[in-house]
Amino acid sequence: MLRMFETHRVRKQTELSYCLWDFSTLPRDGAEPVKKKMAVPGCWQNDPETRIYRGRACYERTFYAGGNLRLEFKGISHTAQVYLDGEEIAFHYNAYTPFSAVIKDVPEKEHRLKVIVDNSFGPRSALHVENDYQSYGGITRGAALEELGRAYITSLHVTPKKTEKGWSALLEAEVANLTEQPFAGKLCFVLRGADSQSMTPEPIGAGCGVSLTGGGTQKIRAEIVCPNVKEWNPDTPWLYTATALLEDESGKAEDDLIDRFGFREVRVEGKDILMNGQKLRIKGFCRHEDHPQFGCALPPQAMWQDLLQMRELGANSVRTSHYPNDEIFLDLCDETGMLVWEESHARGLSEEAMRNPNFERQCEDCIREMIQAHYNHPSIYIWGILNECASHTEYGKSCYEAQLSLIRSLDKTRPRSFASCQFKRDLCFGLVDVVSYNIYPLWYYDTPADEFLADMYDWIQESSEGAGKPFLITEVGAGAIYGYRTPEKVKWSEEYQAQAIEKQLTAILSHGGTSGVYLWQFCDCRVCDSWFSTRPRTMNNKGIVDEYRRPKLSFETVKRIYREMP
Ligand code: ADA
Repeated sequence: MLRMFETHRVRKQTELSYCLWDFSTLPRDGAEPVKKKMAVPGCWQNDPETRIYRGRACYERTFYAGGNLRLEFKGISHTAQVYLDGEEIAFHYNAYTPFSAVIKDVPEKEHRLKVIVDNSFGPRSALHVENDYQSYGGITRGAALEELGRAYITSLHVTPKKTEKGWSALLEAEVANLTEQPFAGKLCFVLRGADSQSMTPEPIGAGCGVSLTGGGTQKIRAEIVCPNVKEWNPDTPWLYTATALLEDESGKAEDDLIDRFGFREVRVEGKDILMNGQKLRIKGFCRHEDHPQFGCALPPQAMWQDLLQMRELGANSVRTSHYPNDEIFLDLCDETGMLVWEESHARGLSEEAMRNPNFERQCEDCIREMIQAHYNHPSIYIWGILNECASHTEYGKSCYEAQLSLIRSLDKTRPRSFASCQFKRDLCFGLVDVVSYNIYPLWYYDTPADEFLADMYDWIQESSEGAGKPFLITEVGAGAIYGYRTPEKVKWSEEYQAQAIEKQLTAILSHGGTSGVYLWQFCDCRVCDSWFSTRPRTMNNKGIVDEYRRPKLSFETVKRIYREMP
């Protein structure tokens, strides 16, 4: 399962995941390789024989097909080399974004698919580094084989537009010709309501002629006026499907691509973030894709359980800290109205780390792939980048500027931000639409929460280019070891965490200048072994629930405050 709905009815898609592939570690130190079956999707850390293995491994399986083929991988952690019958057909870096490969004129027979996966650290990897979260190893998200015809639809983006006459949908698709001969036909767009009643009795965009030269591509745009639609918002998350249907000259269906979207508009107005004209009040959680039984490869049911618990806590938003999330999770957020701050992959990189020669390209690739794949999700209301990186230096600022400009060039419909920890030395608040800070009063420093927040806020308004912009607290919290209770309420006890969060959240939600808060973090998560000295159990223990989603004392505290405070 790659998504929570069918993305094709014409194109033949065969799932290559939710099964066992042949697996072998490829140890560099001459150790005996571990050869066995391994689950896809999955992390090899969840197998007792490879629990602590970091390095290269080989996944293999066969499939029977022929013609023009497209292989899609939703996530491989963290570097992949893909081979078909021994020939390299794709290379991809980053665990958290999808990639695909198109192979033409493949003979119809059984083929061998091999994926070399590498989760080792080193200078070639600027973003997957020893960090306060784990870089797992494996084919960690879904994979599929698709059989294409002569031409296919490579992408479909839907931009809802509100006018004084009501809503319309701006559609943009790209089609590609896989043959050397010209391809002529037409592209139709059909929009259907959540209840599958077609809003447009006749396929719209029938006039969209397609005329492709050999090997050429063509962008097709259309605007569909959509009367009487139901808007997407957190309380009523109405979804619609957009189908792009490619037909050849004889009218025969050649290919299709289906995605979902919602009629909603996000704007920044003064210090407010508005959705459909309504001010957003964020009460959220930062969440790592992490689980002791699945690593980062949570199955849909586990994702659903996380959303249910966040909802039970009264949350209305989740921050995908610190990387693009699985599209299945985003689909569930679309369906349940959970607002999403999605961010590209980076956490806590110094200027030196940002000067890694691979850094800019790896960041830009991640941003492009994230927005290309996730553009249509109505739940995503903001894009974030570079969590707690060097936004206090001129060099760092040049990187933030380049990446925020890239986002604006790819998506003009959503505000942009980044979570800073540079306090009164941040140089980048003039570059963003929303100012965001990670603060830890009562944990890393014992300043009272209301005092610390007021000081930060006043500095932003009086001395930074962030004055007058919406202001989000993107991280606040405290640690607690599940089951550690003390009458003294010392740090790491559940009692201390509950009382600290009470003060932190009360200060933030009663301060008139913020648009809301994300607690760090929803659940305890695994961190890299090198973080052992400040992370008991080599876990980040600031979850409101532990890694098995068992509530800590602070669960009821958060639930009361999120539900009762405006
Ligand atoms: C930072 C960082 C988080 C986490 C947190 C913590 O704000 O963004 O990833 O490391 O600190 O637990 O200290």
